[in-house]
Amino acid sequence: MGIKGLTASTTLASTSGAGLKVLVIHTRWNLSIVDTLTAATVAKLIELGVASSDITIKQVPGAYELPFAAQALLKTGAYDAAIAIGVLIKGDTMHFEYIADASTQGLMRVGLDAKLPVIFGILTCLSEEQALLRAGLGGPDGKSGHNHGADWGVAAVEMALLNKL
Ligand code: DLZ
Repeated sequence: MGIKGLTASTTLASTSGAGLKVLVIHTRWNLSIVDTLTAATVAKLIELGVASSDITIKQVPGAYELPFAAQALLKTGAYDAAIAIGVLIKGDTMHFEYIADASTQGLMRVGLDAKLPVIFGILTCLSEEQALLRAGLGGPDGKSGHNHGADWGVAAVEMALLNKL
């Protein structure tokens, strides 16, 4: 329970995403969780008025590839925003730290260079349990937690509209 107005919100009052073209790129790593996050993202975009025909979904191998894919696809000029979705789960080596850092920095750079919003939809989790909870798949019932994908859909519409002011 958070303080109203200070917590992450999946509602965006009196805002329409109609006419916006949104690129969604997701990884194949941790695909069952990523699919659930992507589905919530797309559902929220549609709820906010983005036409399903204006949503393009592409996939890449892993989170490390997300920045390059975002750069390659955004430079076509076909999109108003991109959402990069992946799940990084810490293992026994330093892979997690390097990929998390590279993909975070890379996505920020791609967005600033392209002057387009690139939404950070990568969960960086210390366990699979953490990731499941953040996709609304946690707990004994497999339905607990909060699916962050919806938040990423809101963020994309909000930032794409801001970019058009
Ligand atoms: C190699 C790797 C590892 C260990 N873990 C993940 C992960 O948890 N989530 C993810 O999206 N990708 C992972 N990868 C793959 C890298 O992101 C990348 O695809 C490969 O290193 C090839 O560049």
